[in-house]
Formats: sequence, C-alpha cells, structure tokens
Amino acid sequence: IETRTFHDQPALVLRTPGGAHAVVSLFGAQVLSWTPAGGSEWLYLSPQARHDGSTPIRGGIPVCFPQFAALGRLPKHGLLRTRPWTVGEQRSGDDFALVTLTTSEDDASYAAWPQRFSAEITVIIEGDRLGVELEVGNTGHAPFAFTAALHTYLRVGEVENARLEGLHGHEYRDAADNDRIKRDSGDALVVEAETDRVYHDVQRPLLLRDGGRSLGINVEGFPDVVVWNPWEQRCAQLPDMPANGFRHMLCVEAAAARRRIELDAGEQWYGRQTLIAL
Ligand code: TA6
Repeated sequence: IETRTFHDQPALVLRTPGGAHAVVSLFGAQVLSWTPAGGSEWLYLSPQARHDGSTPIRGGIPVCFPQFAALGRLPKHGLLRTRPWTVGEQRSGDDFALVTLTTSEDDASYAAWPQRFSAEITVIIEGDRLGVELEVGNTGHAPFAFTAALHTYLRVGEVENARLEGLHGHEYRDAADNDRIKRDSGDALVVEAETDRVYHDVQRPLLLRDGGRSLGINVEGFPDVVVWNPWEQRCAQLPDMPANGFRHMLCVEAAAARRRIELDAGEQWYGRQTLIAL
C-alpha cells in the first residue's frame, strides 16, 4: 500500500503479491481502478473525468450519502463524493490489502444537512475479489434517515454485448420512463437504450457476463440495485464523458434508495458490495 498521486490527486495504491491492484482516491474515498490477480481492469473511469476537486470524479465507485440521486433536497448523490477523506487503517498480508478512509460532518455538511455522523469506507482486495464497505454512524443525539449507494461504474467491452443476470422477476422503478413501476421479465438484462432503474429488494447475487469474462456481484446491507447507462444522447450532455463512453460502461450499484434507512442516535449501519472476477 502506498500513497501516490493519481491524476494529480492523492490516492492510495493497493497491491497484493499475487498481482491484484486497486487505486482509491482520497477525494470522495472513491475506488478508481481495480484489477484482480491475473485479470484485467473491471472499473470504468472516464478518460475525460475531472480530477481537480471541482466536480465528482466520473467513474470508479462514487460514494452516495446521505442522499441517493435527487431523492431529496441535497445536492445530487449527497455530500461525500466531493470532499477529501482521511486515511485510517492500512493493512496487508500475503494475499490481501485493506485500507479505511473516514469522514464526518463539517460546517458545510451541517449547513446542508444538520446531522452529526461518521462515515467510513473500507476497501479490500484479495485475489479475485474487491470488497467495498460503507459504514455510517449516527454520532448525534437524534435519529436520522438517509439513502445511499456505491455507484459502481463497471467497465465492459461493448455494453450491448454484456448480460446482467439475476434481476429476473424483480420489481423496479424506471427513472428513464417517468418513474413507472415495472417488473423485469427477461432472463438477462441487455442494455440497448438509456437505462436508469432502481430494482427493489434484490437478495440474490448478480452475474455480469462481458465477452469472455464474468463478474459476480454480491451485496450485503444494501437492499436495492441500480442499473444505469446514459446512452448516446444523455452521454453527450455529460462534459466529463467521451461521446462513445456509454458503450464501455455499465453502472450496477448497491443502493438503499427505495426506503430511507433510519438510524437512532449512537447506532451504526453498514452495507457492502463484493465484486468477484470469474
Ligand atoms: O445512479 C443513477 C443516477 O442517479 C442517474 O440518474 C444518473 O444521473 C447518474 O446517477 C449519474 O449522476 P451524476 O450526478 O454522477 O451525473
């Protein structure tokens, strides 16, 4: 584990003796790159992403808290993806490397959302796995409620050729179609148009097939799964995405979006997403 600059911003670089590798930016505690041992990059980072601290970084795994998307009055995706985090624990062994980053309320967050909280992101790489855990504590004296997500941008060869399995039969809210509630009926989701869905109460692991490689996606604590691809038109409106960027990414996000999570004073909550290269 070493602290380095990545696109001129401080970042932690994790490596295991077996060849797994990840980069975690201190800006937003955002994982920006992950290569499993013996494999290839699984995270999409836009080549036009801005790394100057002025906007969220487009790609990797942005942390959304205490608000997912525009489900409230706070800035989109909340308050944590545009601030520097503090490095906590760093540990490595024969086959793993682990780092923890922390943050808590400050004057700006308190002005926007008057709550006292602690947030911790733990990133672990181990052989063919990447684990990312968000832990939230209510350090104030009154309960609060939040929505959250690990907004994971997965890298795919060609999005129309990728298949996401495991969502069959689930209800979802279709944000690309006036928030209509629908039910998934295909055996695999193939993205061929703008897609912005919140799948409710997904208990099963998911499988993403991308040409010759596959990725298992396991989630604990986050009840929902968001699938997002902006497709051509919306992608063209994103200044930090190349015109064809949407073809090489698919967001599959571990989320708590449908219902808010309520946390009493002094309580903690955590949610975890584990990616397994197969
Ligand atoms: O998670 C899906 C979503 O909420 C979409 O609606 C889309 O706008 C995306 O997040 C990206 O948001 P951003 O603020 O990073 O451009």
